[in-house]
Amino acid sequence: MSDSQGIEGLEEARALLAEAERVCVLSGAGVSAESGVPTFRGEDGLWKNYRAEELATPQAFRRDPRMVWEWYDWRRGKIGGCSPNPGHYALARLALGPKSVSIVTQNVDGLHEAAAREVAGAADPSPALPLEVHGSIFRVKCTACTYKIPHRDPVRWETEAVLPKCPVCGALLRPDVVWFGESLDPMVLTEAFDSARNATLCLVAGTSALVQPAASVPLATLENGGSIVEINPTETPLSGMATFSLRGGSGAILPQLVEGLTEAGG
Ligand code: BV8
Ligand code: ZN
Repeated sequence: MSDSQGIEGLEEARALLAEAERVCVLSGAGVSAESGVPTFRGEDGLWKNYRAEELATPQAFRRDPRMVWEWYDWRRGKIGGCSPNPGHYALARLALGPKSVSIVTQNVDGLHEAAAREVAGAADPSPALPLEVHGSIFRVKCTACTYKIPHRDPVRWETEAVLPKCPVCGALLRPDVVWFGESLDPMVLTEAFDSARNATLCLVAGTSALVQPAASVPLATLENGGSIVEINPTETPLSGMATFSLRGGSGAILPQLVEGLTEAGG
């Protein structure tokens, strides 16, 4: 059955979410697309004709650290001008509501966190703070020691001759993100799969589900008897395993999906 806007399965998916005790959300670049953040595989994901996978690697950084720094600054500049969209806010309201919800994101743009802090206001935002399995573009870390700091303002490349160095050991600083070919933080990975395993419903929004191991998080819910609801304008490798795969933008669908489930007694 489709709802007023013809989203096939939305009413049934709302019923499934309403009865779900514990929810795990897995989000990808598509959730931030309506905020103007370039997706990875969309045609807007290119930079100077490099595919993201070519630049987000330790090899690219070894080969040309300045180019990789410039790319991350280009992205920080773009993302810095973006704000959360109704999809981020809907997930924050759901996680700050009566249900036990954990948000696992592949996004490094910080928009889930921004939405959580905004929706929480003076209340504790932590139930809606995401698990950033691929790190954050707004943090840098040392390539040699454990030094790590927030990094919001882009480097002024025309003036900065040298690449940013670690104030502790002098080694090169790099974005605090997980690059292709690099393992995820084992603690973060365990927490992500634990919350998926314990969930009765995994809400998968805006991901092409091609990058491992993140794309396997929803399978932990399935393997434990739970179900998947997917939101994506196009089919993904997870669509066939989802109880409902809602075709449309997360900015439009998520607010409808969580409506009435975010207040106590919802
Ligand atoms: C690792 C941080 C140990 C950096 C990122 C098994 C099989 C095959 C390959 C592998 C494997 N295991 C490991 C690999 C290698 C690799 C991998 O998965 N490669 C893929 C490409 C095949 N994985 C790794 O390297 C991982 N490390 O496994 O270490 C190891 C190492 C080597 C070999 C074995 C084991 C590390 C992966 C993390 C890489 N870092 N980001 C940075 O951001 O700069 S990944 C990055 O790309 C993002 O974080 C995200 O995860 C991914 C992009 O995916 P999506 O978010 O889904 O975005 P995408 O653009 O693809 O899709 C957007 C979707 O949204 C689309 O479906 C679209 O239809 C939809 N959409 C669009 N608009 C909307 C929408 N949806 C809703 N609403 C809308 N409005
Ligand atoms: Zn250092």
